[in-house]
Amino acid sequence: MKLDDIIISKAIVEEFMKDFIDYMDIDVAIGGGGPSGLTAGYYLAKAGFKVALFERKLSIGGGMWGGGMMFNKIVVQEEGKRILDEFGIKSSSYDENYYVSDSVETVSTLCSKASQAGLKIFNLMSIEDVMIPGEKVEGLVLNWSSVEKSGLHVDPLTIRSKAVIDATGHPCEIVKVIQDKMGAKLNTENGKIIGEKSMWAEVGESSILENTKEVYPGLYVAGMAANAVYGAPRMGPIFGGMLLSGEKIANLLMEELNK
Ligand code: 48H
Repeated sequence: MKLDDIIISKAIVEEFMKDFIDYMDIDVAIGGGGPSGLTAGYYLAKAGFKVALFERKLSIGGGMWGGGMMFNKIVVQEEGKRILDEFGIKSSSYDENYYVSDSVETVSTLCSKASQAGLKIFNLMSIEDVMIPGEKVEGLVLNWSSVEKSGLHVDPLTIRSKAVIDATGHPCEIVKVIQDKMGAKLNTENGKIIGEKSMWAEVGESSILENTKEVYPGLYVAGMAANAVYGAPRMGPIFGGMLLSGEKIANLLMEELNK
């Protein structure tokens, strides 16, 4: 068969545009493709919600690829093992309460299973703003990461969603936007981003589920962003909390959206 370069190009552009247009009005928009965002997306998509994840980088997986200090292993405690099992990710028992998985297998499986469950992933897109037509976050403002990185002055495009999850990790970028631009009063002790505290795995992991919630009408936080917003410690390369936080925000949104 003779291959036609133009048909190949048309196939890519047309099929991408169909997807992008289809996902301009959705149930849940997730910002950030780390472990918490991918887990949230998996459970929401599996439950039948229309959900898309927007990731700035070329690769999906956030801070999980490199394990701890580039040793590509991750540790998950007993509570998080259930989620590794749900995804079919292999883990070996290290000690009574600790399981170890290969970080590359974990990230690639989260990504693959979430996509297959129906999560639509758009990579190379940066969330630069949110849509707040009134008192509630109602969508995301997106631009190509290459536009952001090159500093070109190009206006963004917008997608609408019933809920937004900030799963952007340590910098909690979406919450930061509404604090800085809108002077929004957040659902935190002082109404502001409290800020991540130094390493303390025990407290970081035990507080993450409590911190996984709605932080402003229509805007929810999960993963490391939740601890950063609510002033809890970082926890290093233990990832159970990220997976459980993704699951919790998905369950919470299922309840909200089914009301
Ligand atoms: C599009 C964006 C934007 C934006 C950021 O950092 P992540 O892996 O996030 P989590 O919370 O799922 O997992 C945190 C974990 O990886 C970690 O860092 C831990 C456990 N640290 C503990 C410690 O002590 O250090 O992923 C966030 C993703 C990244 O891929 C970013 O590129 C992406 O979000 N992102 N995408 N638009 N504005 N901001």
